This record gives sequence, structure tokens and C-alpha cells, in this order.
Amino acid sequence: MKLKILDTTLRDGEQTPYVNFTVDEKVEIAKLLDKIGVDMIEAGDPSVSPKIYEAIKKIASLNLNAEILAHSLAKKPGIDKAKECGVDRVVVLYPTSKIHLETKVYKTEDEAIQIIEEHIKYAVSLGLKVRFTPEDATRTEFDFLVRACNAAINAGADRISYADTLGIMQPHIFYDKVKKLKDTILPCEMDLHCHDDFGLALANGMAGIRAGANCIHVCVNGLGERTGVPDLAETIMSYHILEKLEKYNIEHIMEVSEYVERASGFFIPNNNPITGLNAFSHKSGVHTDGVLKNPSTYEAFEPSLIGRERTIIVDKYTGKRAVLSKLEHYDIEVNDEELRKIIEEIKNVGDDRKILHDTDIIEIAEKVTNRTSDVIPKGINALILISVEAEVYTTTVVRHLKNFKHIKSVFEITGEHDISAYIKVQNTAELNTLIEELRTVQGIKTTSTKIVLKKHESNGKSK
Ligand code: HCA
Repeated sequence: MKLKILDTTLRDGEQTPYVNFTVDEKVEIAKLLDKIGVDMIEAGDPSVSPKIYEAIKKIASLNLNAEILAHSLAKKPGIDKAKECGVDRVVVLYPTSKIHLETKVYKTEDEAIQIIEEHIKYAVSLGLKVRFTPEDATRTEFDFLVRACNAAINAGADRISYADTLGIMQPHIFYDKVKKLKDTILPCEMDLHCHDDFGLALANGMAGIRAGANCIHVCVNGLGERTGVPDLAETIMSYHILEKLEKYNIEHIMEVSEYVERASGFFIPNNNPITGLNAFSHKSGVHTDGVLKNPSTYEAFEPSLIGRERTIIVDKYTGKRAVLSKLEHYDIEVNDEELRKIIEEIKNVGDDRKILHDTDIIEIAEKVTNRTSDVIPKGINALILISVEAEVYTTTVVRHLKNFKHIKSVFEITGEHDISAYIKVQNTAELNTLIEELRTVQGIKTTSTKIVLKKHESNGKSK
């Protein structure tokens, strides 16, 4: 299979509501994408802002292995800017659906063809490779779509991006459409740009690749306009595991995902496939029993392939084997009767509380066995006391802090410090990273971290 992956985190990904990257962040993301081995990086539309222009130019000068693209409307100044940035390829975007032509750009079909031809010829005359994107292609009347694509190819475009701009395709319909278009237009490489409005973007993309296209557009963490486009990690792992296409360096997938998560402030839901916190966590007694005997019973692939670890969740759903494995993890030895009582207590506490942390399990074991254990549980709770610069509005800093994944609550306080943030992290390394990141927040003068040893609820229960 000749699959190519184009990552558009820096273009469509930055069109995600409330997401903006700095130039340095864009350069770093491009380098991380290149480590994974993506074939093309769509670095942005240089006409949008001076910093986007600067970032594209910097990325184009890095000599990465990936082909670097700039997006442009069918306008000469945009194409000129792409050329100035030194990219390998420019994307000429023009709408082709009736609704876009008649109610957005007010052009007839003939006028559209003339604009497409003129701008692609112009880009080719500047020595640029060209991809033509017929925007809203999946709602474009077939004969006109063929006319527009052929005009673009004749003018010098060597790639067409079949854009499902509204994300309205279904895999079986998209398969037929891609096949018919590919079989009808002049020979040309075909990209698929599928939006995820119904959660079908990756499925549509994979169907379109089967139908003869050869490139899928993705964003790290599924970013993109509205609900985004296929997630880079999901796409690469689907091909790697399900289609046995082992072309990309999957060991770097988490690195770019975590970096983009921090830089975008757009957090990955726990149940996200591949990159989500729960992707390799097992909870029910039946599942944990199976996984502890043979991980393949409930895992499609070994999490260490992408540098992740399996987690066994212990709560009221948990069976004997999982509790034992957790106790063994902390070197806590128990006999059969103690184990039975620990499980019983876990079920009672689990019925009352939403989450059981490892600290709780250790505490239950100590109570049941009457022996104290000298162990450091997973998970750290801490209070970070923050002082802000005199000229900074404290609420602005608070608003910023609320976007941090590990910060559970933030208070504006009186006294020596201005803000108190309650945080939960997995380990000291995560705590360290969080503190480092807090120090880069504009307006934060100092931080002082207090690790929580024990949290007491008002009803007297300790947590
Ligand atoms: C846009 C439109 C686009 C372009 C896709 C592409 C779409 O955001 O400007 O160039 O392949 O969905 O039509 O993202």
C-alpha cells in the first residue's frame, strides 16, 4: 500500500477554536512530526498573519525529510508569499460546490474554472509544486468536480485533495465517490481531507484509501476546524496494527501528542483511543483477570510499542488477582484471609466513593493486616502557592491556570501569595514539569509547592 500521511496540525489544527501556537512551538512540532516520518507537513497559510508567515519560512528552512506545504486561497499575493517562504508545494484552495459558489464567492462554474486554472498556472510558473483542493468537494456535483479537477491537473497540479469539508461522508458512500472520481479524472495523486463532524473521519479516510486515494490528512490529537480531522496517533496505529503498514516511527507518537497537548491547552480526553489515559487501563474483574494472565486477551497491541504502560484499576469491580497484583506492586504481603477482607473493604469503600487511589488501597491493607507499610504510593497531591507580578491582573493568570490538565482547582487568596492551585500528578517527574510550565506563564513571579500528605474530608474521613 502506498499510503502517505500529511499532517496539518499547523494549518487546520491551528484553526481549532481557541488554539494558537507560537513560532517556536510550530518549529518544535514540525521537528517532532519529522521524527515520526510523516510524508508531508502543511505548515499554514502565510497570508493569515505575519507570525504564520515567519513560522512557515523557518520550517521550510529546516531541511526536514517531509515535504513542506503552504496553503493559499486562489489569490496571487498568497501564492507569492508561499514562494517567498521557500516551501516545496502550495495548496490552491477554491470552492466547487453550488452552495459555496453561489452564496459565498458569487461565481459561476465557468468563472471558477478560469480562476482555478489561472492561479495554478501562476504557482507552477513560480516553480512550485501544486495541490488543488476543491473545497466542499463531497457536496460538489460530480460532472463539475471532474471538470474542476481536470482543469487543475491540466494547469499543472499533480495532487488533488478530495475534501469532505463538512464531515458528512460515510465509509461506504465515500469509497464509491473516491473510486468514481479517481477512475474518471486525469491521472493524479489523491489526498483525502475528512472532517470529523460525525466521528467518521478516520473510517472515511481508510475507506477512501482502499478506493484508490493515497494520502490521508491528519492532525495531532485530532485538532482542526470545529470537531477536527483524523488523529495522527489513531491513523498511524490503525495502519500499523490493523493493516500491518509499519512505515512510521510509532515510538515518537506520544512525544508529539503530549507536546501539542501542552502547547495547545487542548486536553486529550481520558477515553481517547491510543493517547488517552484509559487506553491501556483495565478495570472489571473479568478483564483484569484476563489481562494479568495474558495481556492479549484485552489489548489489541502491547502498550510499550508506543512507550505506554498497562494500568490495573482497583475498585469495587476488581477481582482477587488485580488486588493481589496491586499489593505485590507495593511489596505488601497478605494471607488469603487478609486478601478476602481487603477486597471486601475495597468494595464497601468503592460503593461510597467515586475514585479509589493507591493511597486508599495501602491504607485499607494496613487497617486489615494491622501492619504498616513503608511504601510511596503512586499519585501526588500538592498545593502550589503562586505570587503574581504587581502589574498583572490576578484573574487573568487564574483563567490561564484553569487550562492546565493537572490543576484541579484554583483559588484567589489573600496574604503572602495571590493564588493557590490544588494539583494532582502521577509522580515527581510530572510535578517537576508542571512547576516548570507554571514558571513560564506570563505574570507568575514565584511558586511555592506544598505536597499533601493526607487530605481530610469534613466528615472526618481521610483521603
Ligand atoms: C479550510 C478548508 C479545508 C481544506 C482542505 C484541504 C476543507 O479549512 O480552509 O486543503 O485539503 O476542509 O475543505 O480544510
